[in-house]
Amino acid sequence: MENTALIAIGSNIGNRYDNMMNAIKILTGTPNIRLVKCSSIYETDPVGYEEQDLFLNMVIEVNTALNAMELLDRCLETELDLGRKREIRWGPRTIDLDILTFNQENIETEKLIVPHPRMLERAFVMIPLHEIKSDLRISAMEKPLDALINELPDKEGVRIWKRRNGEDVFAPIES
Ligand code: A4P
Ligand code: MG
Repeated sequence: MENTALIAIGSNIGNRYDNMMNAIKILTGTPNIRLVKCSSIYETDPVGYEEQDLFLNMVIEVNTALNAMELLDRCLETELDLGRKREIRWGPRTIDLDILTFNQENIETEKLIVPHPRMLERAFVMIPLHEIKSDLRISAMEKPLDALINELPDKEGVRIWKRRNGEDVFAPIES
């Protein structure tokens, strides 16, 4: 289990919470992927294509013996298992699993780009990421995570929904 990956999870169709929990179960239910950490769950305003329902988003950390391409294949299989259909880019989805980072690797192939090219602009990724990896540095970052989050215009669209300790909240996060 020598590799460490951060994965962003999102859902805005059906039972969003069950979709996310099932995705984690399927993904980490095999011997070669181990769940290390989970962020709280946030309810977030849709970004990119706005005529769709609110999302739930979170970030997890896993250890894995798989390489990055194998992990991507496992993410895509998990999405299919949960009935994901690809229709509109940035549109509604039962489940979306994006690999944010894989060790310190920079990967750019047709199928996989790591670190995820849009992660730094998206409060729905950065806020849960900061919760579990506040000291993360990747080469594209000119400032620490908290400073980047402060500058994000859509951070008010990210509200805590279920805290990491399991407590339900349904109220805006404290700034
Ligand atoms: N791919 C390349 N790099 C990666 C990577 N690092 N991780 C390829 C995962 N996949 C990667 O993915 C299309 C292809 O990207 C995959 O087959 C893989 O080979 P997709 O999941 O079908 O595409 P997508 O998610 O619709 O597109 P994209 O561009 O990844 O969308 P984003 O940027 O993830 O945005 N608003 C809120 N509030 N919350 C959300 O979660 N999500 C999106 C999707 C838009 N708005 C949102 C949310
Ligand atoms: Mg995706």
